[in-house]
Amino acid sequence: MEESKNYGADQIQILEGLEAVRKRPGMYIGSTSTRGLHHLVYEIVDNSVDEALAGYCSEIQVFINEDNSITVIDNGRGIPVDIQEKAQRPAVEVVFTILHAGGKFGGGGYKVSGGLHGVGASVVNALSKWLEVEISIDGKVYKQRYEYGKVMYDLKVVGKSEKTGTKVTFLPDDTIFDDVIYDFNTLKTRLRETAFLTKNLKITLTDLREDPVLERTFHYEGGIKEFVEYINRHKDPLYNKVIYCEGVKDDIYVEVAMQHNDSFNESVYSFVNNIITPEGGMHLTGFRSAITKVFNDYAREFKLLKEKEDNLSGDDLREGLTAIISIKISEPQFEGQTKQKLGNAEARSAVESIMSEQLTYFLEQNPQIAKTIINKALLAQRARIAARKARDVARKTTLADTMALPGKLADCSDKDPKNCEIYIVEGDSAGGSAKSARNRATQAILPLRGKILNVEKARIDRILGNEEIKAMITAFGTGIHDNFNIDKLRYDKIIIMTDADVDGAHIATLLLTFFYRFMPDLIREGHVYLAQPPLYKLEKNKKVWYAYSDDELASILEEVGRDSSNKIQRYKGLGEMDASQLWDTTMDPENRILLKVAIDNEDESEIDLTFNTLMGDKVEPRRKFIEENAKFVKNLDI
Ligand code: TSJ
Repeated sequence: MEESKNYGADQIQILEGLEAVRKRPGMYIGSTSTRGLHHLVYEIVDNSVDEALAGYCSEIQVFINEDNSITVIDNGRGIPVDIQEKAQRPAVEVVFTILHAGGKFGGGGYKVSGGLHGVGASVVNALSKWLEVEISIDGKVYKQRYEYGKVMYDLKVVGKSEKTGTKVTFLPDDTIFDDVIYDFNTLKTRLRETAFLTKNLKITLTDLREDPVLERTFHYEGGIKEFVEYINRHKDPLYNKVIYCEGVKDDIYVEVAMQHNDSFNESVYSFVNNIITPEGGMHLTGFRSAITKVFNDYAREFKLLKEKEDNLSGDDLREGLTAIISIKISEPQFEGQTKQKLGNAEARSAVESIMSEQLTYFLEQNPQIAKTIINKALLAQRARIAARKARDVARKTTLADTMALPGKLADCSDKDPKNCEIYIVEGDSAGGSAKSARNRATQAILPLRGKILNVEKARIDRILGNEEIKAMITAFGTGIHDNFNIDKLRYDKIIIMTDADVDGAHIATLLLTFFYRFMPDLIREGHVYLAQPPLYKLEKNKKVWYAYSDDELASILEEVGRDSSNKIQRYKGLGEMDASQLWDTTMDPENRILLKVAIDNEDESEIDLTFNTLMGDKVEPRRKFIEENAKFVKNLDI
């Protein structure tokens, strides 16, 4: 056997430990999908981030190598190589071979790794075909290699070095992961986020699979202040400064950065030890209390709110607010069903007191900004009252069940929702073709006219007043937000059918945004689809083929031969197809291709961030969003 000889009972247990990881990888890293594969990189990088938080590391380099192995290099102190007493092995070997050994030595400071998701380097090792670690420390370079988690040779000296640091390279095991192919953009987004959350830390990501090599650097002196500017970069801020609070209380390090923009959505993200907390918790509660209290106190003191007027609500004050709350705490407690909600009560008082003091001071120093924010909140308060009235009226009519279906809806005759689907069609002419093409029993058609309202850019009263949106809400039957009831859904499938071009993709995006913000369960429960009209029609010797992509056209041409008897038509829009073509290619359940829109549950907070960063009113980010939208959509052949 290739393993070292002198392994005692402890060591056998260790190997069994890592065997357990290989048997049930999902228990340790969530899944063996792309997501789990990328998780391995974060596990390793988080150890270097801890070294940065401890004050000893300023740079982390991440490489995607040509074979999809990953290299992470930092300039920290280097993982200790001295003999760890309990295991009687070098500390570095313990780190890579004993489950949950990460961060057990050293001590002091806050840790990113080994926290909520952190399972440590040994799990990465167990799930890799091979892993090599090189440590520069005390003038020497030490090295050890593992295969499938097992030590290949004792830690050895392989060279000299004047610097200190750690380098780890690993190749994930392709018998465990579905696909061992790293996505540059996925790593980029996460590493950028890590850099924002760790002021002054420089992170580079290099993709060596590309020619020329692709490299990005993330280095933010302003930390979360720059994160807020980044999220607001395609929006219009209401004032130039980013409000920033920072302090330590009860050993909890608190940082908050915030800035309002002229939109109506709240984009508040909270983090604990650099990990996003989508369900919030005590730190978020403290943030909200501070905002509500400080602004109302200020508004009363400076008579921006009259005596007889109601207090501004937290919702009003957070309209259009972009904020990052980041705390570092040595023993975070997570609660709730998914164990994602911060439970430490001392985190609430730490955030609340640090913010109250510094925000009060900021408003006194910047009265113009204070006034701008309070005026926006006053407008929000008025709109909210108006919207509530409108909704009460709408609710009453639903209750009475007299809510008329929209006039332009061509409903289906079958009344069992299980059998029914509704096509949301862009434009009247395509709507007309769809109406004549459809199966009247089970397929309803709702044509949409003109531009679809971008719900990211409109206040609630205007959204609920929009004709197209009203038509969809009444046709679906479910209601929205808190009144949403999936049992009332009138169609099993909601199918968005737009032209196969950029404008069509844009309209689809606006519709998805509306669904996501107002009836997210519709997407979560898999009721939303995108129709896929063909891009080309090929005719030859009276036979017809449809191609849904350039690749498909090429392969059809390959098959039938490229010659002058080919008649190729490129469809510019749904309107160019007659009813029977539309039926054959896009609507016939026997032949059509539908893409099911899905949200990866665990990814939801990232998707939310994506919406917020990319749905501005400028063209470029929107185009980018559409390109990246593919991620949002899963292929589903029916
Ligand atoms: F976890 C890991 F092994 F995978 C890994 C750890 C991977 C990478 C790329 C870097 C690291 C790492 C660990 N970088 N820096 C450190 N630092 C320590 O482990 C360390 C050094 C000194 C002391 C000390 O108290 O003197 C304590 C620690 C935790």
